[in-house]
Amino acid sequence: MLFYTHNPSKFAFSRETSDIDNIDNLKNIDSHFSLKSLETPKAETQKVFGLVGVPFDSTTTYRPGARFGPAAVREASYNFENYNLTFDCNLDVSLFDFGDLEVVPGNFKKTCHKLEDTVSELLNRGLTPIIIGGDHSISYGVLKAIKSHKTQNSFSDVTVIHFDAHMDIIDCYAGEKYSHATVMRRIFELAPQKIIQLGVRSASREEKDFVGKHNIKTHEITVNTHEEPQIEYFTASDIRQDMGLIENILDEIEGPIYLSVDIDVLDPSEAPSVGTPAPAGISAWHMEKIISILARKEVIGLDLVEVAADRRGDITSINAAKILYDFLCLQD
Ligand SMILES: [Mn+2]
Repeated sequence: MLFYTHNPSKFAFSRETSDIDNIDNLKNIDSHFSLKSLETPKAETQKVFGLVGVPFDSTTTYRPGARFGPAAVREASYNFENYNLTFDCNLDVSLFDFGDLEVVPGNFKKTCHKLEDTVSELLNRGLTPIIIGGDHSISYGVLKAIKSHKTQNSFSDVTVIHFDAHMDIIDCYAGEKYSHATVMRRIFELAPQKIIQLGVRSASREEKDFVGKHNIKTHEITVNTHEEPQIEYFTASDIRQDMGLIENILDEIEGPIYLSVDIDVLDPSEAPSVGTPAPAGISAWHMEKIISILARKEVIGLDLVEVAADRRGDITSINAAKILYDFLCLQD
């Protein structure tokens, strides 16, 4: 690239992908993986991130346009300084933006297979995946690849943190098993240790009952939690009323964490261009606080979905890009 130019088709802080074989960090991670397996503590190596966009929105149920999410978030990423004043740090992590997955519009299964292969390739190279959707259905493909990469036992240590206005945990939506409305049920079936839902404010009675049955802290629990994942949820109202409690709970999480961020977790005043807007959400300030805790933990992957922005300067894309920006700045 020439001096004084930038390439908005890549995330702002991406390195040239042709440099990927020339960085020491990646070699260190590779050797750690081969010598000590996945038990190597995170702190011993600095992570290297591989970013891929998934412009797929064929399971959207209300407002289409999440196929434009990867382009919109990348373009918005050029609004940020290399120095992050909020956290007093620079963004100097190794990030490689590989562009977009070649999706098959209208066909979730084919798209999901391609995504699994791509994420597996990132993982095999020692890269931590950052996937920009796309509608929320794609998160299943990312986690399926992560589960295949880890052994069954090590996947059962994973905590999935799910930011969303919606529970997305119904078994079938309009007869479909694979949808942005059922994605957490499919992820539940992959059997991570736990799913924590943050910012929810919309669910069917069936979804609420299902979640209640798997919540170890309620009296409704009826299942053997050693076999099925636990689920805990905090509404947007819970977060706004007692942020300190949420911070403590997140701070206590141990082991590997996967983050799935549906941007509609934010209030529609801060993220209007989403597939399924829901009033009375959390704010970018809450998100900033939460990310500052989670970014320093053992995050094994992240997806950011449901940005359906159709014009430049849309606040939804800027708030979405800020989540990635803050997260990456805090990887020191
Ligand atoms: Mn949602």
